[in-house]
Amino acid sequence: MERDSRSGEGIYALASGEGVSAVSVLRLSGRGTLGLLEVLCGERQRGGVHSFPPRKCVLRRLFHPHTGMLLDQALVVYFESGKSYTGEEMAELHLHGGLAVRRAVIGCLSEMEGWRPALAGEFTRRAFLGGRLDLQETEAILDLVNAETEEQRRQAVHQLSGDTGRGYRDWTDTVKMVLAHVEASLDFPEDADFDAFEGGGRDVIEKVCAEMKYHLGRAKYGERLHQGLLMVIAGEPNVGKSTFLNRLSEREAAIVTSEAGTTRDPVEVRLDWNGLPVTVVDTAGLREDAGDIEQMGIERALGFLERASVVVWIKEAGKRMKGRAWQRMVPQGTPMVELYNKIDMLREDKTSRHREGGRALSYDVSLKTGENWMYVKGELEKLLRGLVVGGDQALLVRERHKDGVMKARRSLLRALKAKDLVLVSEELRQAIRHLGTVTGKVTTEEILDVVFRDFCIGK
Ligand SMILES: Nc1nc2c(ncn2[C@@H]2O[C@H](COP(=O)(O)OP(=O)(O)OP(=O)(O)O)[C@@H](O)[C@H]2O)c(=O)[nH]1
Ligand SMILES: [Mg+2]
Repeated sequence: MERDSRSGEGIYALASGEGVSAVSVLRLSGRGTLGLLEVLCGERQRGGVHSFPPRKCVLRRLFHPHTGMLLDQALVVYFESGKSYTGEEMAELHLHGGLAVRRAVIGCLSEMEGWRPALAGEFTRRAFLGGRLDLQETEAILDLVNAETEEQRRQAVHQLSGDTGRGYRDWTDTVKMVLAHVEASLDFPEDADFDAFEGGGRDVIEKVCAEMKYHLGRAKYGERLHQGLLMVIAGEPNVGKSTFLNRLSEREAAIVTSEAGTTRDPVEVRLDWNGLPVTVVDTAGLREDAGDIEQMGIERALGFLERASVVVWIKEAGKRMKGRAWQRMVPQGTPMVELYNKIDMLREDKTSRHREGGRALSYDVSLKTGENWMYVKGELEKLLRGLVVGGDQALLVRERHKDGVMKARRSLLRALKAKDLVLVSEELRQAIRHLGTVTGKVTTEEILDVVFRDFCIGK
């Protein structure tokens, strides 16, 4: 059976990237796809057997139906409705990858009645509306397309694998079952010779609450991996902050000079640090007597410290530092590493004495000569990895998921405290509704718009 898309129109878009490539893939979805293929390829159904067997690649010449002009020779794959990504009839045209070929075929499609270019995320939106995907899977597809590092890919694939969806479904089914028992004893109090909730339901709900608590506790790992980590480099002027950024990113990302106050604008570099998505930010040196422009840089630096996942505080080994007060600007709970830099300048008899404890891990290093650098880099990576540990297996990776589960859990906790079965059933119902917002069983246009906003065209 054909599923109605909201508009009923056919849509098309390039599914492969822009630019020249060997092959580019054009995707079509909507009722009438088969008819369109026949028109484009100049073929007619013969004796009920059409020339596009579903899910088979066939080589065809494409013509402009109005002018008869040959456009390209393409591999055509046809998908029946109900057995395609969107759930509608679909096709893929594997064209030659040149710009002019693409332009000609797309130009031709734009002249076809009932067909228009797809909006960003529209294929996936149709898949969702057609019941092919739930909202979580939809987001996972988006994440997979956008994954920049290996760890992010693993997380997205895990979300898509259905294991996570099963987690929510199990909770929902369990709560539904308890609700059914509670309702039964409300409807037929004379038959209920036991209190449905006390006799089993309570234990089950307590167990679900405990599981939710466990997953909420781990949500921060999942969210960090999903969003990427922010490593902020801070310290007084001229200590080697920009040298650190350049060494880490293996290029001259920031200007290094012997003058204090070189860096003013924050310099951001995105890194794939052995699979971890990390944005490293070099900031203006912190000092009291800064000029106006430098002061603006310092304010931006402090803004980054607020948001940091990790702070790398650089100091000069063997030198007394004045700016202790600055370090208090790092929020409690943000992990901090102190690097005592320029150990190449220390005299033989002088060591950097800095192991007085405190909240930070401290290391000696020379960012210029590279002494101790590999060790420090390894330690930093360990720290970062610790912040996303298990993030690829996390159930909750977005604020939206956390929010839904948190609210569902609150309802369940209220149900456990309720003195009256009517209240219990009301709270259980609420919990199911909140879980539904995560999977999309309960959706509003608003949620859909948020989810699909970040999609690219052709997906
Ligand atoms: N001897 C020595 N010099 C270093 C080392 N690391 C950095 N420097 C030098 O210290 C000076 C300042 O380095 P930067 O990286 O620009 O320092 P910064 O902290 O970014 O300075 P501002 O941007 O001004 O706050 C430069 O001349 C660097 O070459 C080191 O390990 N040993
Ligand atoms: Mg600098």
